[in-house]
Amino acid sequence: MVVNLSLYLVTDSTPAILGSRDLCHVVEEALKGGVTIVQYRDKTSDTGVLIEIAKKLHNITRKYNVPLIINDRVDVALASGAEGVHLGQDDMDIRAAKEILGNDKIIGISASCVEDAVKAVQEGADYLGIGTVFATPTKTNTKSIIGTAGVKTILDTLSRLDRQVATVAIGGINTTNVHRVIYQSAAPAKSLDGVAIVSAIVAAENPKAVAEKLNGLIATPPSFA
Ligand code: TZP
Ligand code: MG
Repeated sequence: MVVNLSLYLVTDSTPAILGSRDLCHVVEEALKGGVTIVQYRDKTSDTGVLIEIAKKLHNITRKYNVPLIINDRVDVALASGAEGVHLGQDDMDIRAAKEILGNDKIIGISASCVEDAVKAVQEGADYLGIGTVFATPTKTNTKSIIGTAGVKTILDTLSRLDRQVATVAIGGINTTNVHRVIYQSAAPAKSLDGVAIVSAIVAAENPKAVAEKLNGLIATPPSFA
């Protein structure tokens, strides 16, 4: 499946980020603003609720022809008919996930170092979420803040592998720094395919406007490039 990862929305249902707003409404606004892929990330709801919300989100993302990815939970991806799953280093391994979901589903893997990234590519990941780029209140238990230099080192290594993989950067990315992330992370033979964003969109007063602004910035080279 060819997937456009350029503006990757990752959701958060916590009061600190979503507030009292409705997640489905926020996601639909972001889709109107042009996000190209959506990940449902919810670390607290129980399985029944996860499946219910995933199905609701899937009905929305389908209208926009945008893939829905489920964080952590292969079972929820299967039950909701989502297009894929995003797994961390401590989640189910890629081969097992593929056995359950089938080969046509998207499998994304988090990588914060060269070793994790190379292993995920060798095991057949469809894309990598590389980070944490900048410190972020959204995920405080992160092992490593790698900066744009860390992302660049990983992209540089990936560019020399036989099998190529799509990549997004994640962690603290917003309208102010998105250009820096894209252009400072680029290695000579490999650039990011996109950026993954939680709070800059989900916590925004106007998620549609922020998504539109991010899309415009991603599409336009900055003056320093
Ligand atoms: N993985 C690494 S950082 C992060 C995840 C899920 C959270 C990013 O959130 P934000 O609000 O875009 O900084
Ligand atoms: Mg995980």
